[in-house]
Amino acid sequence: MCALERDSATCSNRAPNQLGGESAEDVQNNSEVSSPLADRLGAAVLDQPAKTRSFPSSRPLGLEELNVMMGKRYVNVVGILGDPESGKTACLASLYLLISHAKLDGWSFADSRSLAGFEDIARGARDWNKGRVPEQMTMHTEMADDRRPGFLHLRLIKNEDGRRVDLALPDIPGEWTQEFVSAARADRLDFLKSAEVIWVVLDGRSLADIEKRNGLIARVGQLAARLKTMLEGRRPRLMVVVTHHDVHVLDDQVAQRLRAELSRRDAEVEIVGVAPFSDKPKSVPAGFGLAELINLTVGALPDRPTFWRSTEPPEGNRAYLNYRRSQ
Ligand SMILES: Nc1nc2c(ncn2[C@@H]2O[C@H](COP(=O)(O)OP(=O)(O)OP(=O)(O)O)[C@@H](O)[C@H]2O)c(=O)[nH]1
Ligand SMILES: [Mg+2]
Repeated sequence: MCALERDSATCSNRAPNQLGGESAEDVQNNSEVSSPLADRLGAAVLDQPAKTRSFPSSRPLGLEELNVMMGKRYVNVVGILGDPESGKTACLASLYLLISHAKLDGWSFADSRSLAGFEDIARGARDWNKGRVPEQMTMHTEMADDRRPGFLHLRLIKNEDGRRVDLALPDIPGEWTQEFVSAARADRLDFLKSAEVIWVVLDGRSLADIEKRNGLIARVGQLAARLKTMLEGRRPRLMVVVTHHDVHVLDDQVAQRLRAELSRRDAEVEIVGVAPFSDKPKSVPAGFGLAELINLTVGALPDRPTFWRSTEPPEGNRAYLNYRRSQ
């Protein structure tokens, strides 16, 4: 029946669903039938709504997401390099566990856009907290995309002055550092150009080992040279993060040699001993040195090139005010 009192066969609003009593199954089996309804059989009942993002993902941020965030607020991008197994992921997992338990000296947690990413890397250590000591606290880092880094985000509040700091911390595999040093593969490390500080994570056990020490120091020197080339002559600001402080305290002489090698390459250097996890928790607590690492990372003066230099307007050149005055 037509509400507009027209002949129901010619009504323009009539739904084309009269298929002469055929059941939906008949229609599906009959390939000859091609009515609008048959075309839609088995298709979604409702159209997909226009793209709406219900919850932002809390996985590591991609470069695009990081860029968007950097457009809104000041983000301190940290570069994190180091051989496989040197302790890069362990530093991030431990940092997250400390801050989420309010145990990062001088700092409080404000927010993170990548909680799931942090949870993923801290899971091993959480199992350990339940009483089982795993062989490894963190797993070897593998990237879903071997060409682009993913960043973990932390917003911290400095207790002293209430200052908020946004950190973008990439968790990348050690192979990326190895290929950068050995083959100058730099494309996927391009983000280092926006990094204020670069952590160079070294395994404290290798530095303590006479046979491995020389080779490692020489490669750190090569890494600094590659970074200087990449930064087009700008001095890289390196924070040498020496892990496994729980089993080997960095020897002063070795620290001097590292400093000498890096100064020779024209890099600015700070050296921090850390123990993200500890085999000797009574003498060196897990998380040792990380608060200092954050203080040094954040406290450092920005050394990025100024893209928009401020220029003072010349005297008498205040066009807008002059215009108003002349009205
Ligand atoms: N006891 C102790 N264990 C540590 C320390 N630092 C790292 N580890 C352990 O060393 C192993 C390797 O550390 P990772 O952080 O996974 O190494 P990575 O640099 O991320 O390695 P890739 O992802 O392979 O590049 C993990 O089992 C860590 O728990 C430390 O200071 N003390
Ligand atoms: Mg890792």
